[in-house]
Amino acid sequence: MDIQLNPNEIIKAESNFLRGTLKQSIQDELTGALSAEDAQISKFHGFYEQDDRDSRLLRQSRLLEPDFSFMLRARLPGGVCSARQWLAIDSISKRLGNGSIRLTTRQTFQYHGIIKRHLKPLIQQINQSMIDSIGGCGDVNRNVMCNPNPQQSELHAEVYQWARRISEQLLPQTRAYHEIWLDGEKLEQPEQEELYGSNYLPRKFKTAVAIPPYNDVDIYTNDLGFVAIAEHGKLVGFNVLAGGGMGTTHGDRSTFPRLADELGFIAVENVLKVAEAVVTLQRDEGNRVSRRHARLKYTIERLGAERFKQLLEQRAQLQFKPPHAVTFKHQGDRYGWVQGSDMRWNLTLFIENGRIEDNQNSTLMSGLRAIAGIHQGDFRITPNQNLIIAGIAEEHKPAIQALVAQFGLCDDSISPLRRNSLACVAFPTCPQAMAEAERYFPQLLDQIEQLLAKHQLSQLDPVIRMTGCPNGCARPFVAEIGLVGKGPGRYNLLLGGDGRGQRLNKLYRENLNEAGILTTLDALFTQFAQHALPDERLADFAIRSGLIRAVVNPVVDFHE
Ligand code: SRM
Ligand code: SF4
Repeated sequence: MDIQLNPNEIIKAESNFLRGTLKQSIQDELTGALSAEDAQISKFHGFYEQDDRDSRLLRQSRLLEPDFSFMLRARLPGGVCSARQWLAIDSISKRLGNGSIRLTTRQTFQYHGIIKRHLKPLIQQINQSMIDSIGGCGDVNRNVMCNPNPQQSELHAEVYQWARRISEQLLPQTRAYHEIWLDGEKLEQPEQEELYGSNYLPRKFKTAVAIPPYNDVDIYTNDLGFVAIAEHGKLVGFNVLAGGGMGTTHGDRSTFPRLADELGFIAVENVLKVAEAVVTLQRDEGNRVSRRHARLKYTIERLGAERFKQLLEQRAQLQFKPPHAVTFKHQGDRYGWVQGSDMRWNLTLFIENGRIEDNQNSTLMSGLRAIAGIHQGDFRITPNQNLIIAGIAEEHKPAIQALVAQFGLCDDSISPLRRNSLACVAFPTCPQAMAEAERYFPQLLDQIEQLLAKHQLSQLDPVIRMTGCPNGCARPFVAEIGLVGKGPGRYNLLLGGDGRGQRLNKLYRENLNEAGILTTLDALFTQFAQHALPDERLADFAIRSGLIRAVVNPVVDFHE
């Protein structure tokens, strides 16, 4: 039987190790866009072609080309950057982006609205600050997440170094990025990609490192996860997880979110070997025909977790030990000041949906710039799109605190609900958005807060997440309440996550408009207020009282 490879496979194979015709596409002044092939290859360099969806129809009716611009996503393992780097990130956004910085759900930042001729100077300038965008997107390993844990400073430092090493180890080897953007020398000999090969992976690949009891990285939603195991504060090894992922397609029962399987425990020194073995196994076994079924989660479902583990052990030439018992407490961030084991202070700031900009209501961007101007520690982006000003010496705390107050960066009145909320970007930049998310969620939360107050439940803090489509960029399928865009102003409402990221949720009501969402939640809160057990979480209550069934095996349970 003649099996047709996905067209993306041909584009990758013929790209001469990710060069394509990007150089020519960038110089073409007749259009704000890239050639169709280069628009695929550009992702491996960290940027996406987009157009302003707000003006799309109007421009079409006037026979104008769409308003093209680019989104660039940096590679920032563990979300850590220095204050100096923050100043550069800020300044570049104003000069070469749209003036805002977007913190992402994978602990890095994005620039939106970059016009074509600004791409090269922008990439050069972030690289001058020792930040790159290689593998920010594309069919390779993406930004490696790491729990930003400000309390256990020494353990964090050690685990964070592993996150960095994994990120480096899984970088593509091609010199294309340096050649095209940094004017690096052209290689004479043909190139090799020992890890990825010339077709790279069948699909994107995501890795995270968690430090229990915090599951802010949502470790079970990653293709590959390492759970740090510490004894007496010292790292002894990792539990290895594989096969998590969120992306689904409405109405397609062959797609589903999945939590990663626990494969076993490995000693610290085996981390890179195992990471490479998982990547190459997925390279060789992953589906290169249907991109919809090409993530590692489908490879594992096809092979079976036990067989996958055996193949992995053969490839890595080791045997997994039984996993250590771990307990995760929560997926969210812990706000405010905490002192680390190194006696330095850390301040976690709530950044609504990760959007950093100055506007008529906020001087957030200026405030962070002022802090970066005097701060001697680092900045840590959290997997919940928030920001930690980390490593503040006791004597510098008052000055930072004064700036926080001056720019109004810490608002104690923010509700527990909102503090546990996440929304993806969606309109106007995301080409996949079916409904609003970041621009709409804050107003919807205002109304949900009023409902909670009506039921005297203002202290309730369910993990609540909204996305503009079922791709799942804000990890809505592990939320206690998930709202997933179905069409303009319409959302599916899902219930059932456990607040710790260890249980998937499931469709409760379909295709709701705002009134429908509020009526549904009102009824749920009424029941919860009357019948919940002390300290019971909202979704646990929904399952116990039979409102929704828990998802055990997503292949059969998720769509039922
Ligand atoms: Fe995502 C595609 C934004 C985290 C699953 N994601 C996109 C694109 C690039 C749209 C596109 O295909 O052109 C979005 C760009 C919007 C814009 O205008 O900026 C986009 N994803 C984001 C970010 C910025 C959301 C945010 O609000 O923070 C996150 C950037 C993370 C990063 O720094 O690397 C982001 N995306 C995620 C996550 C969460 C995670 O990784 O922890 C997921 C679910 C986990 C997973 O991968 O399974 C996620 N994004 C997707 C998918 C579905 C993949 C799938 O397996 O089906 C797509 C679509 C695709 O790949 O075809 C997608
Ligand atoms: Fe775009 Fe969908 Fe991701 Fe939201 S979830 S950013 S709408 S791809």
